[in-house]
Amino acid sequence: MSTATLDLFEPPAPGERERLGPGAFVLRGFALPVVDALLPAIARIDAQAPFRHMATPGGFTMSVALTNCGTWGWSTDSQGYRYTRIDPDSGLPWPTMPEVFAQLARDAAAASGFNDFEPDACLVNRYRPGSRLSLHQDKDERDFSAPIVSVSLGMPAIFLFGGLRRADRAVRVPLRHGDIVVWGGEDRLRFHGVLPLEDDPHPLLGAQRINFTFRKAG
Ligand code: MD3
Ligand code: FE
Repeated sequence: MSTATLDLFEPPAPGERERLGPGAFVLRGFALPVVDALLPAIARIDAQAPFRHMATPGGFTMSVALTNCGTWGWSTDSQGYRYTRIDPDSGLPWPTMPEVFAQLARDAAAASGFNDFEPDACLVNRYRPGSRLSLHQDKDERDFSAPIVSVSLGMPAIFLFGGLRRADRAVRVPLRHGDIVVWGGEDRLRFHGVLPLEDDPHPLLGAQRINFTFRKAG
């Protein structure tokens, strides 16, 4: 029972901390105690800054829909990737970061050895069956010394954890409802992606996966 696929059928073991690299940790089920507070906060963000499918500079449209909260929000269009204080769709500031989000990010970072993490950006991704994220690095942030904290809700996904070069072999890590991953230090600039999602509806969220990533962008 050691392949990633079979792993998906095992229940999460809350409190368990898996090490993916020198600065990368999976905290299984770490978000479960606050899920009831996270879902209405996501609905509020979506009402103010709706999830949208953005265009990439390469001329594609992302299969993942995204929005942001916090001081800085990430977006892409035909011109490139950037962080801005203003939502380009509405001309208004991004929704503020709910306190329950910020506290969860700080707690998860501290549990992984990163103290005093103060995220100023939270990118919220919404996956449907078939949505995927191709291998990329997160390098649009100004400060790579801060970690990234990622929270997974809803349908499970297989995360690809690569190396510092695109061609490096990637490890497959199943991420399930409530899991948090923290990436910092020498793992911060690793290539990573998400395989196309299976249609495996979740009891609470239905046929979607929501992932939010907290960053220090500004
Ligand atoms: C590893 N999101 O939004 S989160 C992204 O599941 C992104 O939606 C994926 O990659 C998702 O940019 C993966 C986990 C993640 C985020 C940043 C990383 C993993 C990372 C930065 C370095 C290494
Ligand atoms: Fe990323």
